[in-house]
Amino acid sequence: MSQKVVILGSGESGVGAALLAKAKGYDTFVSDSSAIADKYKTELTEAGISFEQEKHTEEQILSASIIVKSPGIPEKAPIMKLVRSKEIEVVSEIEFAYRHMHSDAKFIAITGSNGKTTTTLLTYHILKTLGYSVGLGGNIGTSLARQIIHEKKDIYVLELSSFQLDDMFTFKANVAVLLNITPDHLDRYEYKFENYIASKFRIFQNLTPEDFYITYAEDQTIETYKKNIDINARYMPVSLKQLHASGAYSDEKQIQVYALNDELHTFKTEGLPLKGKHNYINIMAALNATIAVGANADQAAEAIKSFRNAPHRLEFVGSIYGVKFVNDSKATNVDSVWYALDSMETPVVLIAGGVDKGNDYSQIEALVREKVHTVVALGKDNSKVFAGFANMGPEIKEAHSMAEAIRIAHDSANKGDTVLLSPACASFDLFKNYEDRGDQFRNLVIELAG
Ligand code: UMA
Ligand code: ADP
Repeated sequence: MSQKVVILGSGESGVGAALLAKAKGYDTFVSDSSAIADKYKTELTEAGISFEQEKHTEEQILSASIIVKSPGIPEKAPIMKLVRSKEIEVVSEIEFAYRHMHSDAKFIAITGSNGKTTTTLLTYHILKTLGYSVGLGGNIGTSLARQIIHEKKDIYVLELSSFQLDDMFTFKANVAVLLNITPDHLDRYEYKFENYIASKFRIFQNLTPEDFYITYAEDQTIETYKKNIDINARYMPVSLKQLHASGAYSDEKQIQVYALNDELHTFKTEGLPLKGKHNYINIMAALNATIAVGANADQAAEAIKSFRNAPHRLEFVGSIYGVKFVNDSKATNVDSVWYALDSMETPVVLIAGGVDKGNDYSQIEALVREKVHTVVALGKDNSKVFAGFANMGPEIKEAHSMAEAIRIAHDSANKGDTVLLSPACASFDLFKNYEDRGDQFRNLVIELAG
């Protein structure tokens, strides 16, 4: 009899895992505690996969040999508590896909609290432009499991969230990238920062001396934690301070990077499509990663010029009467707002707020004092923004819709200023998600700009 695989959660990763499990001949069952989206129901039905929705039937789930857990399901969900009380193997969709992957596939795995998507897309773009056979997956777009049913690529560039890393065990990257670690998602980690750090460090598990690992050398959390573990791979650090052996360095005017033969290559940053310190870190990490899988450093640097980042990340959306509007809706924590403010070259009206994750705004105080004259708090409950920015200098105003926030921000701005939407918070109080928040901002600005 074939092994039974139960998939918990029927979103993109769950359905991808189910289709792969079925294709590999497992007895496959999908269970979701909510209603399953019509498009996914159709796919499951067409593939002949049994499923249930709006419930988790214990007998069905506990009879599994392997459970594939969707990343959005927290350990504190009742069904997970029950599963953990039994000896059933639980894996993430990425781990499940990895176990069914052709053996010569290479993986560039990218994680961090911020910059994952940008660095993943950029790495993918470089390799694709250079003609490599390359796939893109993980915490972005189409699930990896779904992709590998019919397709075989030489290299996969994976954006990995801590939720995915938590249930990964045998997965081994060839190139592992850890960009930074700042407090985020702590509600999933018993509010213990060290648990979240440990989750991020799983990116380095199973590395061997033929592999590579890349970190931002000035990230103090990574540096401190790294001392306690042995990472058995070649190090390619990324730095804004100094050129380290086999790494990359940028003073923001130019980038220097070592090729694998230790030859040093230097490029001007002028004309690159990404700006700001954070993006130089992302660019260097992507350069190192592509060099690690054999790309030519000069060609890789050239390929960056044709990259266009995903929206909602410091995206310039338009000007109204000489005031620039920048959509950084993806900035859902304080660290990303630090980099956004750091990259601003004009006085700023900052639109911030939403669902607070326990934010400590003191980290951005110096930049707020230097650059921000008005904060527009945009959320259902704005008390945390008022408290967080009190005594920092800027005037604090309040809005309860995007239209109101834009009107107040524009009225408060002087010609030449920038209105920056960089909320430091999740969006679920007033918006469907960060994309909805950013889309509303962009569309309203375009409408007003006429
Ligand atoms: N559910 C249960 N039982 C429960 C709780 C939830 O069945 O007790 C169900 C829900 O009803 C839902 C499903 O489980 O249908 C949860 O699915 P999911 O949230 O894991 O969603 P997916 O569509 O599978 O998307 C996931 C990632 N989502 C999360 O990690 C929350 C997507 O990342 C990823 O692109 C996708 O897999 C691709 O494989 C998104 C994300 O927001 C972009 N990630 C977070 C982030 O970037 O901050 C980590
Ligand atoms: P992630 O996928 O990790 O959320 P994104 O590339 O989508 O990362 O960027 C999310 C937010 O963080 C954006 O506001 C972006 O400007 C900012 N950001 C991007 N790269 C970095 C970085 N290396 N360090 C800090 N913030 C960053």
